[in-house]
Amino acid sequence: MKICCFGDIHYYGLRRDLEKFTRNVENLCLDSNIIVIVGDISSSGKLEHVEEVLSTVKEIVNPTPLLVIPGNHDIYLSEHERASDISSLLKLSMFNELVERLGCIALMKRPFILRDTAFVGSMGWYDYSFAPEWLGLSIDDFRDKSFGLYTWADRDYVKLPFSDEEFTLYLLNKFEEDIKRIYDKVDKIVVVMHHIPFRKLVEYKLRPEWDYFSTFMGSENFGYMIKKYGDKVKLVVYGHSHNGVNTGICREVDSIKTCNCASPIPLVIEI
Ligand SMILES: [Mn+2]
Repeated sequence: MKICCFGDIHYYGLRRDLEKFTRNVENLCLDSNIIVIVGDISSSGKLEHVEEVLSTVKEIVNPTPLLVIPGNHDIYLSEHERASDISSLLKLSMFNELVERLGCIALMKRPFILRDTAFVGSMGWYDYSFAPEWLGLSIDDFRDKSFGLYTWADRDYVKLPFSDEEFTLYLLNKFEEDIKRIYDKVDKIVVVMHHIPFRKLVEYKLRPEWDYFSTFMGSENFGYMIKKYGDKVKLVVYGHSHNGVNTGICREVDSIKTCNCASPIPLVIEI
């Protein structure tokens, strides 16, 4: 099976970017069996940008199934949304509704089965399990989401009715339920995430201003969950990590194939 995977498009309305990106999809994805987008379709969470990208891709790849999960940027709130007390949880469900309305598959709503393989997806989140100990900071220092002059943008643009740890756990429970629903029906599972599930995939550079922000790359608890069902998990694709790291590469973690798809240039993976 050929899987065409990409993400982190961060589209902000520039047609020229969209045209360049869709040419790559046309050139690289058309003989794949399934297309997977690992989130951060938009830059600022504007659903009209998500719609523009998805409807364009859908038109190109149709009738190949197009699976979509959101990234942290896709649940960002505009100033207006923040003022009207809309939470990023509502934004998440609005995103998934839009994905379905456009004829794509919202993988966070339910898993998707193609032949003997199930695709299970979650945006994932962070619970500070990737915090680098060597910095000697407390969890509250990380919860602050700012270091020196730099701020992690989720701090300003994501509003949740609970903590990051609780949000991660909520998504993790949902993720396990989804795995259980398909586990006995298939031979293989492909996990689709935005955030990173294994610490081994996080790049630490022993520079405080870099490593501090590695904390927000994901959660090891998703990694534990994946390993729990590891006898069927043949592939994990993820996004989110693209600045200053190599994208479009695959590595094995505890004998599970993992691929970084955090680039608008598609990666074709065979399983
Ligand atoms: Mn991201």
